[in-house]
Amino acid sequence: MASRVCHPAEPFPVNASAHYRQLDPAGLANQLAALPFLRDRLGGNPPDWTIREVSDGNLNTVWLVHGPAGSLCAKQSLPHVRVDPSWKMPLDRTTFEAAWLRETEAVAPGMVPPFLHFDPHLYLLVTGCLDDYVTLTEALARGENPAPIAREIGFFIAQNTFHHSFRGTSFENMARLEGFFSGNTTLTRITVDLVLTDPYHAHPRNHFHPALTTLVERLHTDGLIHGAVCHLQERFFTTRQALLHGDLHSGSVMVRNGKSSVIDGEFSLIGPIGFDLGMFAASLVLAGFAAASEERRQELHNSLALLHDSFLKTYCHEWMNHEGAHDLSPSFLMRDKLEILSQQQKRECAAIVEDAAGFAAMEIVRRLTGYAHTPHFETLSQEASGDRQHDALCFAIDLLSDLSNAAGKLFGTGSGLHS
Ligand code: SR1
Ligand code: MG
Repeated sequence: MASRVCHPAEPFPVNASAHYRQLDPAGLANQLAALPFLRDRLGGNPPDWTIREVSDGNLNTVWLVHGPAGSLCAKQSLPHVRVDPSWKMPLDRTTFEAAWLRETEAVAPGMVPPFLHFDPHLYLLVTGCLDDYVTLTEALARGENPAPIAREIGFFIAQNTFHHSFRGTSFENMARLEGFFSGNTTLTRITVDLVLTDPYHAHPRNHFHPALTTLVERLHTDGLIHGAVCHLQERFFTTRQALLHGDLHSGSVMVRNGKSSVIDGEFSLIGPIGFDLGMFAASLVLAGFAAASEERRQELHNSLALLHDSFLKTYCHEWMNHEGAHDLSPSFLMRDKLEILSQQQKRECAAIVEDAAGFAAMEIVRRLTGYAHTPHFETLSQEASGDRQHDALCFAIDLLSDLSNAAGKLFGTGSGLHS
């Protein structure tokens, strides 16, 4: 279907707020009706359309729109955090999400909702509607098998990062990506504060279950943990490895019948590949510790090995077989040097997986003791929730206390979560 949008090579303007106004359903219908390809997609006229607000994340307003012929999803930035209107915020996050979506659908087709339209003045992003999908958070709570999703997300992370890294694309393309996405400072600041900093000292945004008090004191004072945190902060800021999703938790993955679609790329940035892998791994760990039975916990924790294996298999496969333009290790230099190549792959994959384990630990710590807690424990009694969160936090602290063995404990090659 035709779309009036900029090509990914022409970044969307990021400072275009003069014409911004917050839409209500009627205002949204007017906007959609004025765009023939969206009007045709929905069919009929605005009075025939149902518009349902489904805002669920912390930041934006989201509507699902259904018409006689089809559906779509519309998302608009608010000038503040949706769940805390006193926390003011620039509007440009949907600009970065729109650009991330364009980039990602080119390398992982079918694994993100189709991009349909972006209005840079209203900060309004329109995509295909994921009818009958639910968030992975909800699917896991319902007892859905995590194995196919873990494999798919491992594949997705590998495709998306490899083809947006120096191994998978030209240095000019990487410069373009870096130039554009390094402008996403507002949401990167949220990650820097909420994930990488605040949980390691007393901060007014932090809150936690009373059962975690002693462990939180340790997070605020333990030198070994603080050393690991500083190392991971350095990895986050200085490893300009690939374009990342940046917020790949279970609420950013929609699922239906074992198939997944990744949404909410508004936190996209250039950074270490292990950040996306670790953020997603943390959701599986947290869901496992919150599980209703030992068997279910094991099923969730065993899916971490599937995530890991699928990521590495896809990443190394792309590395060996990719024929598109790239300047790092062109094939004429590596031909007949399989041993060197294999050593390079081992080193790089080990570093990615080690980063992932560290970032997973930091994400677990944040979701339990900082701001924007995980919903996975919400169905448990207060006492059971405290016990399980305590176990999960002990696990994360153990990872942070010994980063060199953390990947084995997380992904199942060392004694840790796995039976
Ligand atoms: C104020 S935003 C809080 C959190 O919500 C998002 O989903 C990110 O995880 C962010 O850290
Ligand atoms: Mg989100």
